[in-house]
Amino acid sequence: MRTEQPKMIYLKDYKVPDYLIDETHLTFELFEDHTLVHAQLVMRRNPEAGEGLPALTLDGQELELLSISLNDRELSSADYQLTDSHLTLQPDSASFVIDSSVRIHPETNTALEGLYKSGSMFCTQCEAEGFRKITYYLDRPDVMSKFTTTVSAEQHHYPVLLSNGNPIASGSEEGGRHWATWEDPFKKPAYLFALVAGDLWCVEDTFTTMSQREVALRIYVEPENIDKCQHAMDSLKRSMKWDEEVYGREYDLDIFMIVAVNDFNMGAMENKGLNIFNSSCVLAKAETATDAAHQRVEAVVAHEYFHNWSGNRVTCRDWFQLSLKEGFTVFRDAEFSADMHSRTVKRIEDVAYLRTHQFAEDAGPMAHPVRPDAFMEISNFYTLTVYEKGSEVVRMIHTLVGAEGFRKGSDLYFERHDGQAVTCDDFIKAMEEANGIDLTQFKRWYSQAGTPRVVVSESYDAAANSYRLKFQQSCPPTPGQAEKLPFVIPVELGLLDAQGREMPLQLIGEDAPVGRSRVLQLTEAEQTFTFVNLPEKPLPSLLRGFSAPVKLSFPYSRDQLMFLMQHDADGFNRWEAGQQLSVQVLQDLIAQQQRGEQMVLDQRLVTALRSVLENDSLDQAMVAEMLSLPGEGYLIEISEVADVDAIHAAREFAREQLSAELFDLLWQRYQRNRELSRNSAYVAQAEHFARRSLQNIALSYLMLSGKPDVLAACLEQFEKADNMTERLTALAVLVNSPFEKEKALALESFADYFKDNPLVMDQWFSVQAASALPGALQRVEQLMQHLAFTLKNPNKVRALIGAFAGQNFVGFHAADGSGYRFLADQVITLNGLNPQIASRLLAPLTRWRKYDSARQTLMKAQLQRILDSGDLSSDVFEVVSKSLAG
Ligand code: B3K
Ligand code: ZN
Repeated sequence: MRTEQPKMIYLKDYKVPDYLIDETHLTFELFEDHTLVHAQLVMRRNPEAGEGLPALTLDGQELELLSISLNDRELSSADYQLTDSHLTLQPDSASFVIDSSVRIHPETNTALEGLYKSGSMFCTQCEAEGFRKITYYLDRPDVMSKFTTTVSAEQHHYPVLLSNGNPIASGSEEGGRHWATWEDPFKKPAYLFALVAGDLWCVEDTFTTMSQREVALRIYVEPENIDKCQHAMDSLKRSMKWDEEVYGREYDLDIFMIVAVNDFNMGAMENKGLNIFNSSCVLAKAETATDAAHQRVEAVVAHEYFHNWSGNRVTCRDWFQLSLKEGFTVFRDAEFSADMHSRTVKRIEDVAYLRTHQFAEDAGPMAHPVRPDAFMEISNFYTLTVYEKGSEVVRMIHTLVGAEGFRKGSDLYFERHDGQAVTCDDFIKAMEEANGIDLTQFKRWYSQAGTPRVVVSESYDAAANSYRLKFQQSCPPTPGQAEKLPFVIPVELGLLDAQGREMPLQLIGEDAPVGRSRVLQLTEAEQTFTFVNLPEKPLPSLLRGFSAPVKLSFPYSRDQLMFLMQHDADGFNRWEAGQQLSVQVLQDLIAQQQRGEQMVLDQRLVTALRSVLENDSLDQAMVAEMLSLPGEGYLIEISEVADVDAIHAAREFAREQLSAELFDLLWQRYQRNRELSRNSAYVAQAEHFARRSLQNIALSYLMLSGKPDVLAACLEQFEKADNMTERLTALAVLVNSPFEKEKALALESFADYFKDNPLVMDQWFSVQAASALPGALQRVEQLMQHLAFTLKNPNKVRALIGAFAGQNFVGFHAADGSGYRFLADQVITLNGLNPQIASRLLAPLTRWRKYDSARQTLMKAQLQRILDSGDLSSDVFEVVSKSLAG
């Protein structure tokens, strides 16, 4: 806990470090009730930092200092100043060696930052500022050092001892202990340090790099999980190959290791040569992991692997530059997934996620630019804005310069900055120089927060055969940024004729048409583009592939949207037209519900989805995406004042109507696909994902009919499916159904069968927490008493409390404020256990401005209660105080 009010840290205050650490030699002695850390730091004055020998201030938190010496001279307490976050001493020469010994307590570390225990194994998480909880150090990413690490532990319980780099020596000690030394030849910042000790088994493989070097690949897990590693291993090999082919990046050590741990604050961590993963992002096999989980494992394995270049070889100068590595690496992993499976489906999923969650963040009290300029607690800035919007920004550069130009830029960036800690500006500069372009205005995407709006209007001149599109861009104010300057917005578009064919695109002043789909660049607040040689009035297909992270509006009629759904050559925009049609129809229903009228569904939505279902030539995953109505979270995000009850009622009403009207088509598709599932083995590939996703969405519609045949089919799928995708969907559908007896039995048998598999139990908790049926809070409170639940495990917290507050809108926003009070209670408890998780869990309360005034009052009261609850971590303090400000 902090002892003083946390301070704001500003990008503008950045200074190069006064001292550098050339070598770092660490020794860890692990014991059950404490750990000793000896650090030898070979240091020198930074020649870039000026004259003289200023005092040296090392970071250190929660360390018990046992001894410290400077150039072999043991220092006494009069020789240094010690606070609860720093140790300051005076060097007497430009080069010197510091030796320190500290005692730490991984066995009681529930924050899961620094060195801690997950079950019976020791592991680390150092990004962003966790290394200072291990030893006194210059814990900042622009201090890069060569590390050697020796780990010693009792041999029987900790047969496996790992750290970064290559193993160079090992041996036994008396008293049943042993040790191993690892050396990492690459300089790295301390946030990439890792250590693991435990009783682990591993799956091994090899990869031959493009220059024919053989790399040993190992995935370490607890023995009971050894059968769930193959998918991650295959994903790793595909990632290594893809990065060679698409970016020319080769792996650089002789060994690459992944370790799966159960207790982990995020998805995974890219420590050099020793990635540490949340087990949810490694373990996958058909019987226990869904298709979504398989795809997540593949994406996260790829993401962490890709960091070896975009993050490790070239790292961040300071934490304001976080998106330099994260935005770029998310873009890289998204392209990898698009190449492995369906590009259009991947884009639809990512955009739906961005628009629901990142747009909400951009409109809330924590809104910040992709490169923030101030923070209190850096852990709060591992956000959707830094990651997902950051990736969109990189994608726009890719769109502007093309694939080849982008590769030239990335080659220059990696070559120029290998071994350095750099900034977003350096990345942009490489892209500019490699392509001979000027991205000065484009860089506003890094400095201005908020989601730009683009309003488009049209006019057709039949006499002149010309068509004008007017674009007006604006960006709402965000905390600390009242006024915004225009962005560079790439808008990819096509123009369709009455038959749905793409027309040749010729702008006024051009000699000839340039293709049938092209990218316009908006740079002004208002801009007009005139297309010529168009013998009929076209229908525009705008922002194809979601070419910029903006809210674009064009006054489409519902008939025009139906036309685009059928004819647009851009698959993403076919889906988008369906979403816009659904939104219009749902907004009608919401208004009817609010006026207390009988709801009436616009039949055009039924017609549109019927033709999608009737079209056997469409990719089944696309059919499933088209059938998925916009989620409640998205409908809340686009509301002025969100009425969660009306939104839920309207969406459920639409689903019931669609279920009734499309029953036969859904039932045929369901039965056909279930039959295929029954007769074939599980495969984690796009075509199979597609088949199961259509089957499962069909089932969720069909169950709304309440027909006995459907219930029987659902129970058959639940009991007989050979994979978790089908079984879990059947369970979720039952949980949301009125069939109380079947529901209770299914929940019980599922929990009984999977009680020893924590990741499956997470799914079991989530399905119940997310169910909007009455009594949600009571169910969640009861489930917190379940043997498999613990507040100490982040996955459990996310699965139960996070799913309730983040997905169960009617439950969480109960008018009596009980959901808010419950969440505040959990945040207050977690603040003392795990500040990072507490702070993340808070997000739904921070969105209070979206709701009616009664709910606003209740939500703010709970934020205030958290603020008043006493000893707040900087993580929780920053989010709560910013949410209540202004
Ligand atoms: N770089 C880590 C995130 C660390 C978060 C620390 N609070 C995982 C990733 O983005 O790959
Ligand atoms: Zn990352």
